[in-house]
Amino acid sequence: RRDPPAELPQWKGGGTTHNLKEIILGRCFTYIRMVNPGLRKDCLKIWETFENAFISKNPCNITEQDYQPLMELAAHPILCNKTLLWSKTNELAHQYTKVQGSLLTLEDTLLGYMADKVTWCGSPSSTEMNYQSCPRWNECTNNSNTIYWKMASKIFAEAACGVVYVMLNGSISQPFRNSSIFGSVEIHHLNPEKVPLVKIWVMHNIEEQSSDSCSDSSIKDLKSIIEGRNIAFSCENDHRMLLKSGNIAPKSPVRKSIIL
Ligand code: C8R
Repeated sequence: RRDPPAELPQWKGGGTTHNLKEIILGRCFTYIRMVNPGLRKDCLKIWETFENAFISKNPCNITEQDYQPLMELAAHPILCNKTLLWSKTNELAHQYTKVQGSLLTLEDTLLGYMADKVTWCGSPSSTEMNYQSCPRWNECTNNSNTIYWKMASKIFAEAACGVVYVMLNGSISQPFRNSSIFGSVEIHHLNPEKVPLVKIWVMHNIEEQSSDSCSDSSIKDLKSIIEGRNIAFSCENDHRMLLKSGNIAPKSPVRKSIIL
């Protein structure tokens, strides 16, 4: 039986994505059967553990502990030299990995794949999910979604080995922000014993005239954070991708936004 919506707290953000359970289960099975076949995970258990992390809880009081069991169940190894991190370049970074075919973002791991573009939250007064509304990040910074992304990002960064690539947005005033998940979580969790070099790519909108964002003061801050952690740093403006042969076939057109 559903609790009447009026009893649920009214937050300013959109509510839980409808059919969340089916979406998460479907994505989990798609991931283990088709995206990364051979990865052995119990999707039903993963869903139950996911649900347990936030159901019947105030979405503004979710802690890392709540998600710990899920993170342990769903995390899996990734290959060296393939990690792509990004900040404020969500769409381009994912278009790039899709066409380039070798680098992986967090969305190419089970934790990122399951949660991409969905919203979820519970409420202390109900065992149902709140489909009406969920907190926006400015209502509480540690809501059920942001804690999830921060933890998944931390695990992804900790697991990285070899060269790590980072795609930043040179068309905004501060390409590097230490308040972003990249700047506050990932950069601090790369392991200098496994990661010798971080390669920054600062990308610009096509219609803009070219500019050197590598000399931007925020990128200099980033350089000193990385070098301070004993990891080598390099920076390139508008990295031109090398496409795997066969990827520019008539049936897979390169989207216009990634032809730079
Ligand atoms: N990462 C973080 N957030 C992610 C995400 C992801 O992979 N995938 C999605 N959809 N999101 P931003 P950032 C959502 O400000 O803060 C990892 C979350 O709702 O442009 O530096 C990834 O590995 C989240 O609040 O970038 C990447 O390297 C916003 O998008 C960084 O962290 C964050 O988008 C990106 O996080």
